[in-house]
Amino acid sequence: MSSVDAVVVGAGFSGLYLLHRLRSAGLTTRVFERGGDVGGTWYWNRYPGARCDVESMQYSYSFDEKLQQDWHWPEKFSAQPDILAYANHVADRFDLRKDIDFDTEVTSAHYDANRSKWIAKTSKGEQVSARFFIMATGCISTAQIPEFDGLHDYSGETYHTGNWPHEEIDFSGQRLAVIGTGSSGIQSIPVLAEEAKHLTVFQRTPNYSIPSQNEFMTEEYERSWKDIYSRRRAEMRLSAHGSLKDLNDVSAFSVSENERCETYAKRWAIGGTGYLGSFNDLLTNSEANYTAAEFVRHKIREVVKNPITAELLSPRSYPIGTKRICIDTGYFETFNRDNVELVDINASPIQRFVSDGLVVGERKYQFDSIVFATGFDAMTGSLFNVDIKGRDGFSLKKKWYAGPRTYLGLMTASFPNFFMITGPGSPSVKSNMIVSIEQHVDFVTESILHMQKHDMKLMEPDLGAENDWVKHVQDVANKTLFPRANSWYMGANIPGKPRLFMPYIGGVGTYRKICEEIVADNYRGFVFDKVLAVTAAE
Ligand code: NA7
Repeated sequence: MSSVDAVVVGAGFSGLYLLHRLRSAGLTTRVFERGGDVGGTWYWNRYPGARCDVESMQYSYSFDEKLQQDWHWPEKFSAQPDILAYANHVADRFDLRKDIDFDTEVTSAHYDANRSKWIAKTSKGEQVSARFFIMATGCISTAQIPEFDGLHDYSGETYHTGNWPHEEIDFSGQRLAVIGTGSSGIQSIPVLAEEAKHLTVFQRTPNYSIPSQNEFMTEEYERSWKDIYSRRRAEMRLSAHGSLKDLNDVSAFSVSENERCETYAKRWAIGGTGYLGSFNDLLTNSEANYTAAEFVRHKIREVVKNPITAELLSPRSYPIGTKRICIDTGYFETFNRDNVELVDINASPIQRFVSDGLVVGERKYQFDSIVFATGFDAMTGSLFNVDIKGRDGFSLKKKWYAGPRTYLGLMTASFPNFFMITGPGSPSVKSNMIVSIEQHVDFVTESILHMQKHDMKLMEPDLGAENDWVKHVQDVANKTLFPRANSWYMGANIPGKPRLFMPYIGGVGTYRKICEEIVADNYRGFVFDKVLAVTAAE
């Protein structure tokens, strides 16, 4: 069995930066990645139209001044190939590949209390022991295809947006279906509609989507960031969502109806998720929220010519922003095309798949290919894919049977030296991921250095501190409208998954300050080896 200081699972943006920092701190580190190359989310989600919904100048690493000055993003919102190229550049620039095993899954990681080490087993039969075990597997990386009746009878081609083939797929001349209208569906549908002979979109819940108003990067805009990049990055770290968005810090009802509509229209014209910053009470006051939602429905009616289709596309069953808001390029316009049909599977669900298509109600639909844009087992799915067992063989799945329990989304009691990057209970998916990733990687690296400095071997949260944090995460969420939606934030998209709000919604800046205060207060809420040794002996 080989031995290293740290085993890291995943070579996406978390794993890459973690490897860089741990190695720079002098720790021997091995990263295991199930994909054939670096990039994580951006390695797998290569479906047509895949694009980031955070602006390019903000969706990148800040840890290296030269890197952020050197890199050029061609568009305001980056397309998947550009982000993947960036991940590859970072891997090469910092010589990271030599410590990454590709096409290799970690299947289990068990804590061995006698040796105070984690033993990780891989899909290639290797065993590696390590003092630190770190899951850097991302929040939205376990693709899910619902268990439709007869799915295996279908003999045409199937694809999942989150596991898209690497070779070019030619849909021209095909009868194509897309099931699902979340971000992935909304981004891919306009592109697929141009390619396929006929596209049928199966929609269970309509989604709020704002045009990205994407454009080529101008030199002027790029300069406006690069000239003061470190200052901007510092502001981002203390912001609500980890990105600089212009929040209009007044209530929707502090202005007249006309002014309110003008604000929405202006934000719509600018594009992007900044629409939700139109007023400061859109996610806490349902009447305020209704006005923002109503404006989107009005826009849909304006764009979509067929009023029945427009109504079907209009979300009404949940407040705007409580499911992840989508950012599109020509989504609603696509439904004006002659080769596109929208099928409502809320009123009448998919009954079953058959060899050449699927059946909804009385009607059978025939397809050459079907694209599942049906989402992910988010936040916990990828953690549960590895059989993780802490002290006394206690499994993570068992501990979290009623929902994830973490301290700060970083660690969980009974699992010494096991860290999660952007785990449940941290801002994670409710933030600009790269900002949160950098913060967690820095926290983990500095905690390890702290342990080394004080000659300590083990670290884990105190159960009381963890319980308080779990409660705090729910209390904060319950002050908002978020729990009202059947969203993947709530685990509602996976049958049988516990329903609770998984990310921390208290704000990226607030969360960072909490973490800093905890560290300054001698890692309040964490226990180190002396206490753990006593507990183990009892
Ligand atoms: P999402 O946002 O989870 O969307 C999945 C879509 O698939 C959504 O429209 C679902 O409808 C639909 N779905 C899921 N299960 C079914 C079944 N059983 N029948 C019919 N329709 C179904 O995943 P995405 O990949 O689009 O986006 C995930 C995140 O990636 C996104 O938020 C960004 O952060 C990037 P539902 O709404 O559940 O009725």
